[in-house]
Amino acid sequence: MAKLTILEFPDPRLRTKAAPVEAVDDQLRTLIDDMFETMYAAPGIGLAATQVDVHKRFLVTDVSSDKSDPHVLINPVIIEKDGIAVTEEGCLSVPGYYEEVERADHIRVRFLDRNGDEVEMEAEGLLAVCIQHEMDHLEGKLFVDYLSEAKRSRIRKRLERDRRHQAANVA
Ligand code: GNR
Ligand code: NI
Repeated sequence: MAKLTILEFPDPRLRTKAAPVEAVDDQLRTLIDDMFETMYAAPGIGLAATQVDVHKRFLVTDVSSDKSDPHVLINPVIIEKDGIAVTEEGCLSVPGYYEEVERADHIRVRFLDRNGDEVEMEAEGLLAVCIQHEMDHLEGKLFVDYLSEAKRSRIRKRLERDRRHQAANVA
């Protein structure tokens, strides 16, 4: 197992639209395991392949507090959505910032599981929100895109400044 590096906003690679997974094979399963390890270590409740610079359509989630609800969704498609959830969202690619985002509260999603079998799942609440957040990553979209240009640019400038300071090794 290996922990992967998470890309951070405004890295342009986060804007890549992911391509469909062609084969659910051992190489993909290794990457999935590494993504779970990376997500749990962060810690986070979801991680999209885009965030680790893999531009294929799959994501992992676990919204439980004890690692008891892992899901991997390969080539996910939302086939129904309903209701409205407003959630204070964060993102491992936008560290330290939390803002309210409006999404569907219930979804029905179709995907391949880690054996390559087609599955349908209903999700609501935080899991539904998380899956929509991760599917946005696969389209090159970030939660900050739902905010005003002013807020997004403030967040970008602060993250860039923090990173310059880290690079220069000044706290
Ligand atoms: O860890 C995460 N928490 C979170 C909280 C509210 C809504 C979405 C998320 S996803 C985020 C991890 C992440 O960045 N996934 O892409
Ligand atoms: Ni995210």
